[in-house]
Amino acid sequence: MRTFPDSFLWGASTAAHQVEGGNVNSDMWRSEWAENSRFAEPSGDACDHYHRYPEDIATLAGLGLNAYRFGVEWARIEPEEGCFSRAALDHYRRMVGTCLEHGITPVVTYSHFSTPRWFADAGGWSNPAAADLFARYAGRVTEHIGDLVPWVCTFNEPNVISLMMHLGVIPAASRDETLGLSTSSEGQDPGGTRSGAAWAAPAVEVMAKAHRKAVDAIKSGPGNPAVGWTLALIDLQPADGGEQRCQAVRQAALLDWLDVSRDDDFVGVQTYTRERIGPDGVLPVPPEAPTTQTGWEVYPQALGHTVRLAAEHAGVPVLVTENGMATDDDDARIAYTTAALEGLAGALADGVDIRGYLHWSLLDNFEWTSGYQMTFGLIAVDRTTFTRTVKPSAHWLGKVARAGGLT
Ligand code: GCO
Repeated sequence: MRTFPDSFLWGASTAAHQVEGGNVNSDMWRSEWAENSRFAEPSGDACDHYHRYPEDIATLAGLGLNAYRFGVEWARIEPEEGCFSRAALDHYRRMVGTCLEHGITPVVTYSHFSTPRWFADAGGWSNPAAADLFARYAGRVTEHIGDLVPWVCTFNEPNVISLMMHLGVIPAASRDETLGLSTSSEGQDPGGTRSGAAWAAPAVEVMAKAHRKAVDAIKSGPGNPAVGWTLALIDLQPADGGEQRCQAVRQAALLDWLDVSRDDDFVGVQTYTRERIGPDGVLPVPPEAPTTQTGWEVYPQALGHTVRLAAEHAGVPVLVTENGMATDDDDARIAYTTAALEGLAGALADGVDIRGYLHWSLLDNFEWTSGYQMTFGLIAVDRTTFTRTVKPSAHWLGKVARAGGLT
C-alpha cells in the first residue's frame, strides 16, 4: 500500500566535512590537529566523497532512492574572506548536475558546523558582521547553483549547542564533544567551553538574523528553491515531576527556534532519540534500555512526535533531513527505521504535511570528535581503500521508497 505521497522525497544525507576529506581550510580541521584535541582522530580523507561523489550518487539512485541531501563547504568556497573559489563552486554545480542526471532531487545545506578559519578567527557567530558575511557567501553559492536546486537548508542545527546547554550536558556529555565544543581552535579554552570559535553558543537572535539575511540573498538569486533551516529536535519528555523544567527547555531550545521557521518555506527536522527530563535535569538512560553506539536510547518513536511538534509550531511543511542510528547491527537499523517511518505514516494520516525522509547517513562517516567508530551509514566505507559496501538496510530503504511505503 502506498502510504506516502507519490511526490515524497526518499533519500539520505551527508555533511561536507564528514565525508569529503581534506577540508584543510576549516576550523574543524584545525581543531582536529590542535594539541590536546578532543577529537578521537582527525577527519583526514574522510570518505573521499569529494572525488567519489559520482559513484555514491549513482549508487543512491540505483537503490531506488530519489533525493540526496549534501553540504557545500564554506571553507572551500571562500578560503579567504571575500575570495571565492570558482573551482569549488564549479565542483558543487557538477555534483548537483550529477544528482539531476540520475533523477535525484538535491537538497543542499550551506553551513553544517564547519566554517572557514578566517571566519572563526574573526569571532565566528559572535562577530557582528557574521550575518552579512554568511549572506554574501549564500548569495554567491546561489548565483552558481540556485537555478538547479529545489531545496536549500541555510544552517544545520543552529540550535544544537543551545539545546545541549539547556539540557545541562555541556561541557561534559558526548554530544558536545561530538561537535568539538571542548577544544578551542588552538587547543586552549579562551571562551569557556567551545572550539571552533565559530560555534560559540550562537543565540537564536544571532542565527535568526544570519538566516534571514541568507534567505533574502538566496531568494534574490536564480531559481526558486524552497529555503529553510534544519533543527536538532530531540523528543523532550517530562518525567518524575520534571514538567516545568521540560517545558522551559523545550521553549528555549526548540520552540524559540521553530518560531523562526514560521517565515520559511519548510523546516528540516533532525531527530534521533528522546531525553527524559526530571526536576533536576536530564535523567540517565535506564540501564535496561537499548542504546546505540553513541549511547543514545534506541527510541524511534521520537520522530513521529517531533514532526508533529515542528508542523504544529512552525506551521510550515516538514522535511525530515536526518534520522538514523549508529550501530554495527544492520537489522537493528532496519527495525529502527521501520518504527520511525511508522511514526511518519501516522502523522501523514493525521494530515501533517511531511515532504520527505532523508536518512542519516548515506555513508559511514566522520562523526566529529567520535571519529570513524560510529557507523550511521547505509553504505560502509573501507577506511583504507574507500571501497563502498552497500548494507542490507540501503536495499531495504530503496525498496520502501519504490513501494511508496512500508509493505
Ligand atoms: C548532527 C549532525 C550530523 C551528525 C548526526 C549524528 O546532528 O550533529 O547534523 O552531523 O553526524 O546527527 O550525530
